[in-house]
Parts: sequence; structure tokens; C-alpha cells
Amino acid sequence: MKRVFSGVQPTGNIHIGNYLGALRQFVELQNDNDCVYCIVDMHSITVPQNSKELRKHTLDVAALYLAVGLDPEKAIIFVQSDVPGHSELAWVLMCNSYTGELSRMTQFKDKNKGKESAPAGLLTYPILMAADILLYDTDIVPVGNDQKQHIELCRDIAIRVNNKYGKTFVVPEGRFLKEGARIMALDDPTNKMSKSAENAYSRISLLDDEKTIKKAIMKATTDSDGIIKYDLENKPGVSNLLNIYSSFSGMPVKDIEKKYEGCGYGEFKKDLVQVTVEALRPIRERYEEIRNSDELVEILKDGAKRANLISQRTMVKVKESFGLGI
Ligand code: ATP
Ligand code: LTN
Repeated sequence: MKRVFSGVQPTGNIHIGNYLGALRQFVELQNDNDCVYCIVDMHSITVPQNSKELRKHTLDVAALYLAVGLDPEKAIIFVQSDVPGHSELAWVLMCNSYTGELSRMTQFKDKNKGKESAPAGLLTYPILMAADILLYDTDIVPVGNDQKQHIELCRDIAIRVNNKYGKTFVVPEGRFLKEGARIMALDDPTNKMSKSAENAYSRISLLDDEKTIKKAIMKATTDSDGIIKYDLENKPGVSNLLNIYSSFSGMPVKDIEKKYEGCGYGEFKKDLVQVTVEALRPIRERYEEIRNSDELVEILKDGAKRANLISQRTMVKVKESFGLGI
């Protein structure tokens, strides 16, 4: 069995990009692999958070994990800050990383744009992510396309340490889906759909009701030529909608293009609303049940216990390689 690890930040507004790019893979992989899924709350404090909100969002994401179909009998589900190994290993990796490679990360450059000074945590964010992954001897990391650069850095650090200190880490591979790997913002298909975008209609959150979904899709940016065709370069808006349709319905893009030949955007969008609403309905229903159950906290506590055991074994290996402790 392969070890799978991934994480999602508890920052609210989990959207269909997060689902189609990452969460859907988590569920698919849990049957045949040894899966560990984390809610990465320490990553989220690289930008200021309200403490009450953060805790609420952590439980929201945990409930969403279960609502999309993760099964705590099959996968370990836990909160990052409940396992001290993450920050412990991050320090060791920090000493084996370079500020040059960190400042080249596009996510850092984007988040740091126009600022004179940034929290050091924003720069070292990818190191904590590498620690998350390497702590569990991970083989496979299912993520959206936007994380490619971070995964590459994690591999570089693992290889660097193995070469210098002897084989300590498993070198992981990213797993990216073709469809859904990058869902774009509905109001501006040149940007990825994001939790943090100001315009709420730029995204569809997993828990949105039918009215909100309808409004977001009907307002979505397309173009003026009225043809439903996948063409990323010239028709990014329509291509994004086709991608979403295909990901939710399982219908190949070519078949969708054929189905809507000669139809206007209005009809296509109306059907896309239905496809999306139907796909999200069971998630929303399950979420309501799970979010307020006592079971949720128990699942996270049990997950942290199991994750701690694995992480402690890795830390013994790391300390041995580096000659730390006695
Ligand atoms: P955002 O940029 O939306 O604020 P994030 O990337 O900071 O989100 P995370 O919660 O850390 O959010 O992401 C969880 C997972 O969702 C990651 O694997 C990430 O690659 C994936 N993901 C995020 N946005 C998209 C998107 N627009 N399309 C596909 N996958 C995405
Ligand atoms: N940086 C990731 C979230 C994340 C992650 C991880 C993903 C933190 N640690 C470990 C996979 C494996 C993001 O999606 N923004």
C-alpha cells in the first residue's frame, strides 16, 4: 500500500476548485492506499486570523472532509497543530533550504506583492508543507495544479537531505488530475478560483444553495461569439465552464460540445446549474448532519493519536540522521 498525504487550509469558503482539484482525489485514493489527510491550521496563520473563526473553520473543513466521503475507518483525519512533529521537522528542513529558492515561489511572490516586509512564515510556508509530507513517509500527494512548485521544492529538500545525511526521507510524487486540476474564477477566467477573492460570485462554495449557484453561473464571464467549444487560449471562460460540467457529470468535453452545438450560452449555463446543484446536494445534506455531531471532535482526536505515532517514528529517524538529542 502506498502512503498518501494531503492537506487543506481551514480558511472558509471551500469551493468547487478545492473539491475538483483535491478533495475528490482524496476520496478516490482512500480505498487502495494508506491515506493521511490533514487540516493545516498552522499554514493558515501565515496571514492574520481571528482565533474563534479559525477554530470554527477547522471543524467546518473536518465536517466537509467527511461530507465529501472520507471515511475515518479508511483514512487518518486530523488537525496539523495537534501533531508537534510538523513544526519540529519544519525547523530541521529550514536549516536545509535556501532563502533564494523560497523567494522564487510564485505563491510567495503573489502574496508578497507590493509589501515592504512580509511575515517570515509566508516565506517559509513551503517548508512547513514539505515537513507535513515528509513526516509521513509519503509516496503520493494529491493536490491541485497550483501546488506543483511546492511539491517540487519538497522533493528537492528530501533528495538534498538524503544525499547529505543518508537515506532519511521517502521522495514523494505529486498527483494532479487532468480535469479539475485548475478551476478558474467565474468572473475572471485568467485567475484561479480562490477562497480569498473579494467577489463571492467568482466561486461556488461547496455549501452554496441553489439560488447562489445559479446566480454565480449565470453571471459567469464568457465571450461574445456564442459557440460552446473548448479553447483555453481564445475562450477561457467557456472552457472553464466546460471543465466544471465535465468534472461533475463525468461526460467528456467533446460530448458536451456536441450536445450543445447550435445552442446559446443561456441554455448551456442553465443545465450547468442543474449539474452542479445535483453534484453538491448530497455533500450539503451530509455536512448538516455531521457538523454538529459530537463524533466530529472524537474522529479528530483519534486521527491525531494515530498521526502522532507515525510522525514520532519519522522523528526518531531524522534525529538519528542529524545526530540530534542523546
Ligand atoms: P485559495 O487560493 O482558493 O485561497 P488555497 O490554494 O490557499 O486556496 P487550500 O485550502 O490550501 O487553498 O487548497 C486545498 C487544495 O485545493 C490544494 O490541493 C489546492 O491545490 C487545491 N486548489 C485550490 N484552488 C484550486 C483551483 N482553483 N482549482 C483546482 N484546485 C485548487
Ligand atoms: N499549501 C497547500 C496546503 C497544504 C498541503 C500540505 C497540501 C499544506 N500542507 C501538504 C498537500 C500536502 C495549499 O493547497 N495551499
